[in-house]
Parts: sequence; structure tokens; C-alpha cells
Amino acid sequence: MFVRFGKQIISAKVRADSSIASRRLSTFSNLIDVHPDVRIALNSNRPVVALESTIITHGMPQPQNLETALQVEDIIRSQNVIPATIAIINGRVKVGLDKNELNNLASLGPEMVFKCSRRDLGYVLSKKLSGGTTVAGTSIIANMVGIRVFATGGIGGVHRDGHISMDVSADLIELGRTPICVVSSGIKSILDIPRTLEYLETQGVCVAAYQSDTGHFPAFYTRSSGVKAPYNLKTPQEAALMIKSSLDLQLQSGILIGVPIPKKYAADEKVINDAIEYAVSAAKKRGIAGKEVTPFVLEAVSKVTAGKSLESNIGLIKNNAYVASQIAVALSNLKN
Ligand code: PSU
Ligand code: MN
Repeated sequence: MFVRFGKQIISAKVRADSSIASRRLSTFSNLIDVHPDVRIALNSNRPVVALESTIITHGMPQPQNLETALQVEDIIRSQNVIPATIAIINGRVKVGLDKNELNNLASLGPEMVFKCSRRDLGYVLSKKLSGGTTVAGTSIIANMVGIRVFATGGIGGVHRDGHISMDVSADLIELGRTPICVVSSGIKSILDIPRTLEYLETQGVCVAAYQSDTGHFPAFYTRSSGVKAPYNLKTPQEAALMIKSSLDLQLQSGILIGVPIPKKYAADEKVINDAIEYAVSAAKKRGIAGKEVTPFVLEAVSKVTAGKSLESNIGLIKNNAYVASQIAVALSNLKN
């Protein structure tokens, strides 16, 4: 069977799911540049893990942002999985970046590059600008090209006073309407974790902890939020079967898997909570609002903890990339 991608014609034994992926790819080929490695993997049903880029452009300082992005991609490749970092570069949607593109994106700095959630995509594309895609933005694009597993550090959530300010991340709504499995360490405790989990339930998002010794959903910097997770998955195969069942049912909603931070990177609970209290109140005092809130608080926490929180952040992202790769492999084995 022959599948067309722009000008290229690739011969491949295409099964049901990958032919859907290729139809999707050609539908959007006028807007989206899919890296050849990603394109070939999707077409031959080999595992791919999507990665977001707001973490590079707004979530981490230089040079750790680039170093981490490259290391995370290498971890994924070491599992025989293709990494697909998603971003907007000069008005083109990119699925899979080469080293040069990653380098450029990481060196732009937040003033030069947009933080792109659903609402920002059309504007940034129309103006031929560049952007780091959030969990919401990345999920939309990954789904367009048929990627099912996505690894990141943490997702957005309901802010601590979100029931008053209405500051609720678009990530949560997107997870409710996009069939993607996001592997993260949950929601930072700069946010309101119990309310975020309630909201995810309302949106119909399947939430599960992964190999949690308490059965609790993780709290990003620490292994437990004290809130019981609806499910606790033990193996990549269990996760893959769950993804497949939701896809087969065509639920069109997402799955959030919360992987506790590895013990050696976990932060001291008191130190991190004090830093967060300080950062959240500093944001309030300075009148930081909208999409600036999350990056501001992240930076402030990192400063107060003298970079310790950044170390935790990097440690957990790498571990999540590893777990997501294992899940993507298990999923691709199920499809064969
Ligand atoms: N949490 C982190 N690091 C990050 C983000 C969240 O620990 O870099 C980024 C992600 O891209 C996430 C976004 O999708 O922030 C959420 O932003 P907001 O709260 O404005 O929706
Ligand atoms: Mn917000």
C-alpha cells in the first residue's frame, strides 16, 4: 500500500490505526512539518512519544532548558522510541525538531517566543511567529498527527484561588476532549491539587497514578499529594491496554498518568511548600496574571530553593520520558 506525504511516497504495510495517522498527516501537511523520523515511525506503527516545548521556552532557564530537552530525547531514543518535540517555528507547526531547531528555540528567551495554548495557535501561525506549545497546544497537534503518548514534567491546573480568579489551565479542558495519554508527575503544588483532580473528573479525564506506593496522585516535587488517585497502574502494559480501550471506544478524551518523582530527586516537603507559599504570594503582590502566572511562580520557586527545585524538575522529566517510552512500546506491541 502506498501512502502519500506531500511530495514523498512511502511504501509501508499500513494497519488500521497508522492509516488513520497518515490520512491525518496529509490533511494537515500544508500547515505541519512532520520530521521524517516521526513520519516513518507513525506510518509503520512504531512507538513515538510527543514532547511539549513551553517547558523549553518558558518553563526552565538557559542552559538547562536545552540540555534537558536533548537528554530527554536521548532517553526516549535509547528505548527505541522516536521523540517528537512539538513547537511553532516561524508560523509552521513542527512535529519533531532537529538539533538546530531545538537550539534556536531554547535560545530565544520568553520575550521572543509565545507560550502557545489552544487560544494562541491561530494568532501565532497567522503572524508567522514562533511558540513553545503547552500541554494543551502539544496535545492538539500530537492528536492531529496520530501520536498517542506524550511525556512532560507537569501539567497546568486549577490555581490556588482558581475558584475565585477563574484561573484554570486550558490543559484540563484539552485533556477532556483530546485522545492523548499525558505522562507527567501530576500538578505542581503551586496549584490546588484536589480541585484540579475534581475538575479533571468533571471533564471526563481518566486519571491514574503509576507505581505509586501510597495509591496517591503525585505532587510533582514530592511523591504524594495526599489525594487518592482513582487508579494506580503497575506496568506499562496495563497503561497501554487502558489507552487502547479508550481509543477503541472512541471516547475522544484523554488520560493523565501521574508518575511519582524518583525518590532520589524528591524535594523536602517543608522546604518546597515554604518556597511555593512565598512564590504564590509574590505573584499576587506583583499583580501577575494570565499566562504569566505559571512561569513566574516556577522561576520564583527555583530561586528560593537555590536551584534545588530545578534539579527535581529535571530528574522527574527524564523519568517520565522513560516511563512514557515504555508505555508507547507496549501500545505499539498491542497494535501489531
Ligand atoms: N508546569 C511545569 N512546568 C511547565 C508548565 C507547567 O511544571 O513548564 C507549562 C506547561 O507547558 C503547561 C503550562 O502546559 O505551563 C500551563 O500553563 P497555564 O497554567 O498558563 O495553562
Ligand atoms: Mn492560567
